[in-house]
Amino acid sequence: MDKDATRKVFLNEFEPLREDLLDVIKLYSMPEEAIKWFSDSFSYNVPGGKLNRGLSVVDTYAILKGKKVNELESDELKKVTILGWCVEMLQAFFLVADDIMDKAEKRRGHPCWYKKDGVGLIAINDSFVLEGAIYVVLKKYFKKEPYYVELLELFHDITFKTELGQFLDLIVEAEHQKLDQFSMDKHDFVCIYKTAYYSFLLPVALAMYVAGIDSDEDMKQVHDVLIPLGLYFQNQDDFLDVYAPPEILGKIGRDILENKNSWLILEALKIASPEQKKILTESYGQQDAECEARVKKIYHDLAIDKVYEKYEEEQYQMLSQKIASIDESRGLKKDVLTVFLNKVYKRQK
Ligand code: DMA
Ligand code: MG
Ligand code: MG
Ligand code: MG
Repeated sequence: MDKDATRKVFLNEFEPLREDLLDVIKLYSMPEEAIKWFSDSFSYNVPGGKLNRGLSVVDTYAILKGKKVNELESDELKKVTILGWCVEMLQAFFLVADDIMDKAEKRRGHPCWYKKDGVGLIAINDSFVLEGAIYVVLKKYFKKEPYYVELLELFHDITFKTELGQFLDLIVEAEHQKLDQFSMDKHDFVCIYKTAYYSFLLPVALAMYVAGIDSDEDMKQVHDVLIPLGLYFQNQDDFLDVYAPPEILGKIGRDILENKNSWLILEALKIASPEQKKILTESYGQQDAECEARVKKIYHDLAIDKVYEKYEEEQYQMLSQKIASIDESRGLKKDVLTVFLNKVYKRQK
């Protein structure tokens, strides 16, 4: 099965899953308008992204089994597809809330959910409902599996880590913080916690539980590649926030306006002259387009895009080496990790 076919199989499972959830809500005798609201929120926020995280549960499982996706039994394909949608639901929960907290306008090329007419801050609760729905689905499809508790613990543990990452991200950007309080250590914590765990470790760990290749040693091996890979991915997100065209990225970068502890500002501060530092300090995080333009001009003068290119090459080399030394004797496959690395390397959106 090629990539498009896998995506099609994956997408085909979305409607039945939405119906499952609607059935549960109907059982509670929610009124019509509430059922419709849930259905609209679910359809607006869960599909429609790149689906990389969800699809990677399926792809990882197939690699672990040494099969092509179309060679998988229908019940195993269904299981990993549903887990993939659970990852997409978790992502939807985080993004709906993140866009409110970051005052974003657009997500995936469309207005953010909270920006839709009549939604506003109701979106906060909608995000909670998206999260709760994950556990309804897990219970329906996995309650009888020997690894059910592992799945629950994994989702809970990774959700908590992501929330801690978002938490520090928000505290660091808060107005009373000055640029001199930004640090690469805080930045790395934020990136690893808010992004790497749920985007990289979660899909792979889920596939490993279903495949039964889940020894502590193998979990550690994937952790030790996927966490640095996730850090590199988030640094790339910071880079694309400023350097990618919004029509390709599907969102409009706001990191400078929002005083984000971004990889770019940290690298700029390392090499800026005292005059440039003064301008950066005065202009960063000012919620003002001219200030934002001044910061971008300094990034340009410092050729931060070249610093990023060098960083990207180093990450690629470092991660390729780590992957080369993976021990496959217990059933883990290097390919699981290589596929991830190649998806991230030099991505445009
Ligand atoms: C988002 O970080 C992290 C989570 C957990 C949603 P971000 O605000 O940099 O993401 P984006 O640039 O997509 O808004
Ligand atoms: Mg955001
Ligand atoms: Mg954010
Ligand atoms: Mg970002």
